[in-house]
Amino acid sequence: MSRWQGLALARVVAAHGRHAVIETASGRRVQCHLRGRRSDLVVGDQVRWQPAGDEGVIEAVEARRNLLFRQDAWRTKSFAANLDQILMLVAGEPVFSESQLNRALVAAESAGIPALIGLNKIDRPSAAQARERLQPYRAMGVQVLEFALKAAPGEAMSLLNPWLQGRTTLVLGPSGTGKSTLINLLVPQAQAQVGEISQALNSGRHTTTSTLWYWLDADHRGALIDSPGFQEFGLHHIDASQLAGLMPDLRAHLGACRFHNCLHLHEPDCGVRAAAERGEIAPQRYRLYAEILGELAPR
Ligand SMILES: Nc1nc2c(ncn2[C@@H]2O[C@H](COP(=O)(O)OP(=O)(O)O)[C@@H](O)[C@H]2O)c(=O)[nH]1
Ligand SMILES: [Mg+2]
Ligand SMILES: [Zn+2]
Repeated sequence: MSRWQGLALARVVAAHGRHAVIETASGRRVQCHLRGRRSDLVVGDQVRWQPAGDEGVIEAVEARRNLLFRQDAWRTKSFAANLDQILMLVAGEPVFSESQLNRALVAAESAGIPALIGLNKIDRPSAAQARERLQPYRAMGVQVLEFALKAAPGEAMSLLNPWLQGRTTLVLGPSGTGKSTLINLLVPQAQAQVGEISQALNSGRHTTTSTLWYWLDADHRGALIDSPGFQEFGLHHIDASQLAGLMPDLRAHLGACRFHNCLHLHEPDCGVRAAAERGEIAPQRYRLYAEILGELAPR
């Protein structure tokens, strides 16, 4: 048992470098800094803390149930911890990057976090093409929910609520897709919740660029975590030999390769390539696989 077990537990609801806003068991929000040199706090973390003047000091971070992060050649960027699921929000406009969508799904799969896709703006004609691009994802078993947050908010809410209530959901997606619209629709007093955080951070500046925690209901059972958009989504933490196993449509054919360490690129008698040639794996899905594999250093 660690020496901090006697301290109160709290949840990180915003994190900015070595500063964080925590929410105590009684619902109070307190600005804290981290003891020591570490700076790896993320929203969703459970921490042990103690008061220090008006503020608090975080002494220890509890073990995480899971952590979603991306990693490029040089650095790791964490999104959030202790999640029940990820909602990838996309739309027909702006046109979403299938590469980014796939990377987020692979990272979620690797972290053991279930992922849903939300297709927003189905009131727009551009939704038809987006729906078609999502077909391989439906076929491989990903839940795709379709709605129009702005054009048909009532229907969107009744579709989304059963998936979101009672769970902690990280919302990801390119900017312009409707993340803010989603938060404002589903979160009571969203602006007030942001206000409390920026007050605790002593600045409104950080709240627009930070990942933030929102309660979905007065009982504090469900929560949404809003995360700023991202440009790059590196997967350097994934071993090349594991990648196909993290893409369900490729994984379905893994037993059929001649070599047990097949990377499904140029090897003879590759079951994955054969499936792609038969059309059982969509051509763009195989291309996304090869694209990521090309970035992963051989080990
Ligand atoms: N046509 C249409 N536009 C929407 C819908 N939902 C959101 N938008 C618009 O899309 C734009 C971007 O939305 P926003 O929530 O700011 O996206 P964010 O950048 O992901 O936070 C705004 O102009 C919204 O009004 C929808 O259901 N249909
Ligand atoms: Mg926004
Ligand atoms: Zn193979």
